[in-house]
Amino acid sequence: MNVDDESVTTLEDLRGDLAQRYKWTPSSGASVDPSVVDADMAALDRDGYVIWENLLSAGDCREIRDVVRPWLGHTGRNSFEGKRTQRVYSVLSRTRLCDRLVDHPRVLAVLDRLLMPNYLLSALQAINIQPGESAQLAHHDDGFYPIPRPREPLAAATIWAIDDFTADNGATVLYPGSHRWGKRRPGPDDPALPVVMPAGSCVFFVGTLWHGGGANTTARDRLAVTAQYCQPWLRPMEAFTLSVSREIARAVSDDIRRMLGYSIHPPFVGAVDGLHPLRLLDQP
Ligand SMILES: O=C(O)CCC(=O)C(=O)O
Repeated sequence: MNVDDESVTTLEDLRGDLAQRYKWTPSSGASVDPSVVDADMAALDRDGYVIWENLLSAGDCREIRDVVRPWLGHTGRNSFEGKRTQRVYSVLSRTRLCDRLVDHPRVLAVLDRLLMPNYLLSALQAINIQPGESAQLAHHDDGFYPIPRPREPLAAATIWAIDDFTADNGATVLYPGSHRWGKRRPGPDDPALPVVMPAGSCVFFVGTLWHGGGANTTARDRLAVTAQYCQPWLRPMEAFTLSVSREIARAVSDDIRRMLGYSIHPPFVGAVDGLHPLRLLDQP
């Protein structure tokens, strides 16, 4: 850097992209027609969620089911994880098959508007709700960040139906409009909506929306994959920079790499030894 460089003279300058070698690049969400994103944003503003049907084919769902099934082992350690629910964590370190869910342009287009640039992936899990599971405690996904409501969402989630979601097999239950609530929690009189959608569909909702996994009163499993995202200045739920190898970080898309933490929230959040984390991947 030129020592006479006067480019940072105000606090506003510190909010810009100061990286030299690794400049910020637009996400693949930029490929989505802005009028489509406008409609999604209007639904999110009004209801707190939006459902996109049939983004994946039956073949895609079958492949995901086949790759996930051998990893489905023990059930949850408490009733929140679900005593009859199997979860697979750190999916990114196990397979590339779910990458296209994580960086789906429709998802990124909305995240690009909801969150600040360089937002992070917070979790990627497969969730298999087995027969006999009861309804999960209602919660909102950014509730563990201790910042009082009402407020703008600090995070957002997708839940992808890998099996059909029906009203009785554990489909996620949402409380429409609850993203605007202040301190209150859902009560018995609040309308709850099971997200009934065919396999291959995705529900996207903001981190302030109250929801939970539904009860499964059928004889069949309900498999989903959920990806969660958070503001770039928050600590993600899963420590991906520890669990995902550099080899995998090199193999994923630019969007996923950035969301794993190979990015900077200006001016310095996420730096490694004072440098952009992407420099780590230049090393053999
Ligand atoms: O599996 C679902 O439908 C929702 C699960 C959920 O919200 C959670 O575990 O935080």
